[in-house]
Amino acid sequence: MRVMAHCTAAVLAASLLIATAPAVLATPPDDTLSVDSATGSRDRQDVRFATYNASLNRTAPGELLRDLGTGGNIQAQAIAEVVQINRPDVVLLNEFDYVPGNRAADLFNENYLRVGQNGRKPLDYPYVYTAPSNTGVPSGFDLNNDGSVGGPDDALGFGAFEGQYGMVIYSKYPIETESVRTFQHFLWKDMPGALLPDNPATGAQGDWYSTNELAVLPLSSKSHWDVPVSIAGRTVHVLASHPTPPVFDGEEDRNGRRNSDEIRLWSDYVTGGADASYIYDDAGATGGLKRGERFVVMGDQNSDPLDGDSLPGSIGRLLGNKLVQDPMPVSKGATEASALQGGANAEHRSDPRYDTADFEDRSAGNVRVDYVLPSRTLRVSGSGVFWPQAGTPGSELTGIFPFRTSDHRLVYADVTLHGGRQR
Ligand SMILES: [Ca+2]
Ligand SMILES: [Ca+2]
Ligand SMILES: [Ca+2]
Repeated sequence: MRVMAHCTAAVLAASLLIATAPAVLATPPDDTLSVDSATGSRDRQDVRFATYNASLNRTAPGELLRDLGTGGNIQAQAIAEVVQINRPDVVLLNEFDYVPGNRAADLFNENYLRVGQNGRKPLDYPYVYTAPSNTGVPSGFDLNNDGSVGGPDDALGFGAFEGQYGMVIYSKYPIETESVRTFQHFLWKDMPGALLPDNPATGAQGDWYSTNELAVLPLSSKSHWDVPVSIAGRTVHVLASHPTPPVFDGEEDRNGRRNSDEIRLWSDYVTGGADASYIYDDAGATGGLKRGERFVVMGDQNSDPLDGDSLPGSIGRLLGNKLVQDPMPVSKGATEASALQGGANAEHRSDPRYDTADFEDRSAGNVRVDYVLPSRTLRVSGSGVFWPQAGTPGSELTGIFPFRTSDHRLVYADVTLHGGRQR
């Protein structure tokens, strides 16, 4: 079902996913660390991984820096409060404008996460990772075939300026910075069987993009990051991304096809071996994860298993990968919102309790698009979506449109790591 064909940039901007910051330094209740009193060895560690599209994107360069330069931005306060309530140990924020030198990421940490919001306990994330995004980077080509070159829709990833809708990871645990791999520049055409779109007005197949355009067009609309985090002597690969919304295009479905292949990249990457041999990172190294490595796929994937506008089977490919487990986090607030809002929600096939985003109900409706997917090699002890029922504590932070925080909800999974403390 592809309801939305052409939309304005403003609508697109409003619907892009966001991610904001979480943090944890003070030991939260869920941060169980049992220590053998005789040996001091740590034999078990509970870790909360979260993803949150925070809608902390702005309309022009410099605006986010200005908003985060003091502690007074109402939306940033509300986003920080949501993170402080849920207290993830590692959190990915989507839709957080990238500013070189980690400047926006550090300001959100200092002026919001480390400041108790509305009586909440502050968080302190000593480790932060962010990197450039393809959004807003001029391609020099007419990628949307509207007859002119330039603007958000002709950029390497949709964006009004470079770095808009970027992302950031905050971590309580050390990030193995020297081992981070990024896939910002991997070209879409270099994925075997890439779903390259077709220009329906011509007889040739798969020709929406010219050869010259395909020579510069990356697969990733933002970036794909493999960020290894060291937890009690073990490495967990945080696989972060934010595939394009599958809408805001035409019959050729260029965004739906790109969305699907952006999701596929991680499925191939975690499978590794021959399936990942085509993948190269921005430093030129090839291949995916080694069998048995621990990972958590996180981010707004812009794809519901059954509803919405993504290509059928797009998120299903990742959820069905035998190396991936889906904790299927739920909330009561999502079920309530679906019934109250009606519209497209009434036609949905997915159970609304899995929804993570509250979209316009005349088009997509509320859907599940934000995921935290641990590897089978990790033990999952819990999961959830922060979407309180109306009138219950925290519901003022989610609520109904226009949202104080974001049109997305924070999603988390708790993982237990056993043994392996290196002495
Ligand atoms: Ca154009
Ligand atoms: Ca054609
Ligand atoms: Ca809605």
